[in-house]
Amino acid sequence: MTKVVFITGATSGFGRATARRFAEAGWGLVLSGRRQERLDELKAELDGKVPVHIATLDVRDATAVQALVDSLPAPFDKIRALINNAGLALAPEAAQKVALQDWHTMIDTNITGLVNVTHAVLPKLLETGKGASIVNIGSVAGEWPYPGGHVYGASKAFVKQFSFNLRCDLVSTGVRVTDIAPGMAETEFTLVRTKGNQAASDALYSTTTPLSAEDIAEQIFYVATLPDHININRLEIMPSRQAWGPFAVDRD
Ligand code: NDP
Ligand code: 8X3
Repeated sequence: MTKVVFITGATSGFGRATARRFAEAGWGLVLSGRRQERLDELKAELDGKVPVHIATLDVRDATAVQALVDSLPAPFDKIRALINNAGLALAPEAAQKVALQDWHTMIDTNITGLVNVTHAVLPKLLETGKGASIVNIGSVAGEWPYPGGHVYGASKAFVKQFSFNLRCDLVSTGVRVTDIAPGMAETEFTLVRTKGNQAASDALYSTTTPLSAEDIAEQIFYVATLPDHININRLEIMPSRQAWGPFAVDRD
């Protein structure tokens, strides 16, 4: 029987690389995101190699999330791994300069969206039981504060604690839960965070060696394909050339 992975945010970055990684291993794919043309491209690339089901989805819309899960045709209705990857940061400036809407968008996507998808897919994972996995994409920003992290970091702290609490409730079901917390990785993340500033994105990544989307996809694949009796609770990954900064100190 084909193993199926359900990936949110499959139109770019980690999500797209993860789709390719699972496809390499022969898994069936349920791929979602808001950009239809990107989903079409990915389906054209991977269809024929493995079964692929695409669906445009805004994870913030709980009704749409449930409708998509309820309408999955066989074999896509038997889900073994959920990759809760859709998410974003906005407003890299200081909290006191940020528009409230940007905070709401991060909360609605990174917290409410992730909860919407988890709630809808969980019954399918429970049916699979032993060996099923939920992989939530958190961030180093959920553990370590930094200037401009405000609601983004707080939303990823939610992802971490939600993952741990899910673990407690699911411990006897066979469904595993992992919080993967990447550091700096070159994707469209900074382009989105700066609302389309390609030069800022290039400047951030070009003078160091960030993680790649494929690096994270490999870790996602690893935790979801470990022997059934192993659960990685949290995996924090930074590029070798990134580490923590000094405390912020106000001086005269
Ligand atoms: P990208 O911007 O490249 O990808 C983000 C993905 O999320 C896109 O596929 C986008 O699809 C999707 N997405 C955003 N909002 C929604 C929404 N409302 N509904 C459905 N899908 C949505 O960034 P990354 O690949 O880097 O980001 C993936 C995850 O990794 C995010 O959760 C991010 O916070 C996290 N992360 C990123 C790090 C980095 O340095 N890159 C480090 C740590 C964590 P579409 O626009 O088509 O809907
Ligand atoms: C984002 C990672 O290093 O930009 O989740 O804070 S970092």
